[in-house]
Formats: sequence, C-alpha cells, structure tokens
Amino acid sequence: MNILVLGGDGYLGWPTALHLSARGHTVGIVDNFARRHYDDELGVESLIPIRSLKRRVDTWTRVSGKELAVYSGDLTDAPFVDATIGDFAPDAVVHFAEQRSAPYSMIDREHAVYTQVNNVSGTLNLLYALAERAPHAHLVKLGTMGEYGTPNIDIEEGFIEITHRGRTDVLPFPMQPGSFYHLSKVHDSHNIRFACKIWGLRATDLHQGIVYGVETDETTSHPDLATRFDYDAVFGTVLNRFIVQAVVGHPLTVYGSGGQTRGMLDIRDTLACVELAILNPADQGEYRVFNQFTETFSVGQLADMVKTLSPRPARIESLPDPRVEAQEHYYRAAHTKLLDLGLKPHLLSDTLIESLFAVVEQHSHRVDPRVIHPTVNWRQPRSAARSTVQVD
Ligand code: NAD
Ligand code: USQ
Repeated sequence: MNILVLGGDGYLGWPTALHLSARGHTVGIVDNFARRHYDDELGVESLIPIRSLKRRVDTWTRVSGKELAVYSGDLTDAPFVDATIGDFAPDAVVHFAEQRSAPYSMIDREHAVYTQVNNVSGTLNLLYALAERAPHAHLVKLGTMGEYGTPNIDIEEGFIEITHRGRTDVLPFPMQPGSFYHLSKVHDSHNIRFACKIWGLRATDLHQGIVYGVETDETTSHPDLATRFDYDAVFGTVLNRFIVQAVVGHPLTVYGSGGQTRGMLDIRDTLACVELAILNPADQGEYRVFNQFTETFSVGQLADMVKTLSPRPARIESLPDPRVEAQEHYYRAAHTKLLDLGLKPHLLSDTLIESLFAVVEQHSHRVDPRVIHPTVNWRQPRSAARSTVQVD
C-alpha cells in the first residue's frame, strides 16, 4: 500500500514509518519539525540523541535498501496538504502530526491557542484534502484515551448505547478531557466523524493510552535510527520519566496521591495496532473508534515498580498535583477491538523495565535535572505569553 505517515519525524511516527516500510509498503513522511522547535523553546533535548530527518532517511535506505518519500511542510498550510495528498495518492494516511503534550497546552493562552489551531485546523485541512483528492484512502488518526476522562462508569470503545425516557440510541461516549490538548483531540474526533458522515470518508480513531519504551526491531538496527525519549516535565510521559529519575537519583515525582489510573502500552504495540487498523480498514463512510492500550496502571503502581527494580536506591516523593484531575477514581475501559483483530500485546514486565533502565543508563550523562520538576500549573490562567517555561 501507499501509506503516508503524518508526524513521521516524531516519537511514534518515525518508528511507525520504519515498521511499515520494513513490511514492504511504500511510505511517505510528512512533518514540519515543530517537535524539534519545542525542544529549542523549552531548552530540553531527547535523552537519546536523534539525527536529522535527512540522515535518518538516508541511513534507513542504506540499512534496508528501501526509500522513504519526505514532504516537509505544515498541516495548517492547506495548499501544502492538498498538493501532498494529490502527489502521494495514499491508500492509507496515519495521522500523528499534532502538538501532543497536555502540559505544553496549559502553559498559557498562547500555547493553548497554538495547540488547538495546530491540531484542529491541521486535521480539518487533511479531511478536505482527502475528500477532494483521495476519498477512498483510510484515515488512521491518533486520538487519546484522555478524551474520555475518568467517568464513574465503564468506558466503551467510542460509542455507548443509552436508553433515555424509554428511547434507545447508540451515541458517542461522553467526553471529559483534562487539558486543552486533550480537548483538541475531542474536537478532531467530532470533525472526523462528521466528515465520514457527510462525504463518505472512512476513518479509524485510535484512542491511545500512554506509550512507553523506545526500542523496536527497526530503531535498534542502527544508532541513527533511534527515536526520541522525552523525560522533561512538559513532554516526558510518566513511566519514561520515573525511569530517568531513578537513574539520576532524583525522587520519583508522583503528582498528588498517585491514584490516577491510565491505559498504557509498549511502543511495539503502537506499531502493531496501527498496522492492524490499516490492514483491516473501516468501510467507506464508517467512523470507528478503537481503544488502543493493553494494561492499566495507577501512577503509584508505576512508581512502586520502578522503585523496586531500580539498580540504585530510589525514593518516591508526592508533589502537589500541578494538574486538575481525579486522584482516586474508578477506571475500567473496554479494549477488545484490536485484540479481536489479532493484537498480541507486549505486557509491562520486569524484563522490559530492566531494558528501559539499560537504555537510560547508557545516556544518563545527557540528563538535565533542571527540567524534571513540573512548572506548568493547570490552576493558573496566564493570558500574557510566557517566553519560555521557567526552570527551577
Ligand atoms: P511527537 O510530538 O513526538 O510527534 C508528533 C510529530 O508531528 C512531530 O514530529 C511534529 O513535528 C509533527 N507535527 C506537529 N504538528 C504538525 C503540523 N502542523 N504539521 C506537520 N507536522 C506536525 O508526538 P508522539 O508522542 O509521537 O505522538 C504522536 C501522536 O500520538 C500525537 O497525535 C499524540 O497525541 C498521540 N498519542 C501519543 C501518546 C504518547 O504517549 N506519546 C499517547 C497517546 C496518543
Ligand atoms: N504524572 C505524575 N508524575 C509525573 C508525570 C505524570 O504523577 O512526573 C501523572 C499525571 O498527573 C497524569 C499521569 O501521570 O495523571 C499521566 O501523565 P503523562 O504526562 O504520562 O500523560 P498525559 O499527560 O496523559 O499525556 C500522554 C501523552 C499524550 C497522550 C496521553 C494518553 O503525552 O500525547 O494523549 O498520554 S492518555 O493519558 O490516555 O490521555
């Protein structure tokens, strides 16, 4: 298939592009390098050094003998999106290309507006380009489990049957997102569903949980093919952060009581789920949702696991929660659709955590302890722009 990977220079997009290329598909990458610019803005760097996209692509061609097409540009630039979709003629489009950090979206008004304009208008431009130029292409869009929030009932996969005053309907599951970033994903979901309805497009919205790990068959095949590993308080996700903290002797930063429970998955399962969605496409006119995670953990459980397996003594520190979120709550979410398509999960094991420790140890000299402490506070609206996030 011709598969276009939007956001193909990012943490998940790059390994996905390599994986699909290794499977024999013709792969194109779209990226505007916004993620590399956020690093400059925040004064942070990936723990694992990453190469320029050009060097990554050249190395992949040398290692595998396969070419990757590159389209450098911005999804908010509609003529660029139209031209790219027209030129590449995709059978499937995998859309990772959004600002994906909840804390980044909560820095101030400017970052909230940027996040929603970037994510929502980029996706709208894509929907128009697909409708006009590739109406049969299957859109595989990365959404998030955080669209649902933490309701006191079981979470379904996208839709729930409701009986109200004697009448029954199947309706979108109620959404209670917890940041302006997570809200942007909800807005996207509505827009994509609507476009499927009015134009007959077909889309799979992957409501993904928190991803951990960096190693895939392809990224480990050459150091130039490594993907990024974020550990700072804005872009680092919880398990990756706890491992880095344990390695450098920083207390594990549990926000609040640590009862926050989330769906999680290994990066190798992200690749497998995207591939399964592509190989089993939605019907024309269909908008479907798959909940993409394999296990649930509370933040406290993750901290305990990391503390137990840490090669050096580790300490857990409960910080006042900088976010507004339930710290103790019910959490049970359906996730059978990808398993039904054949997903064989890589569950979080002691061996996997130990392998993450080994990766982090190798690069521990690159850790900047000043970027670990959280600096973005959900409760403080700032309409004046902050030029950068203050580091303690
Ligand atoms: P990332 O920031 O590493 O990658 C996103 C890529 O998209 C970057 O390379 C960035 O430069 C590019 N991009 C952003 N805006 C763009 C635009 N307007 N035009 C072109 N390119 C643009 O993020 P990631 O961790 O790889 O996440 C990828 C997707 O998966 C995101 O949509 C995110 O919301 C979703 N997701 C991620 C996780 C996770 O744990 N990392 C979990 C659930 C969902
Ligand atoms: N947390 C801590 N300590 C830390 C970091 C985080 O206690 O040092 C807590 C947070 O308060 C939160 C939980 O851990 O309750 C998860 O935080 P996170 O930063 O790991 O993940 P989140 O902000 O939810 O965002 C990440 C990705 C995002 C994706 C989302 C999936 O950055 O792109 O959409 O995971 S989900 O959580 O299912 O919404």
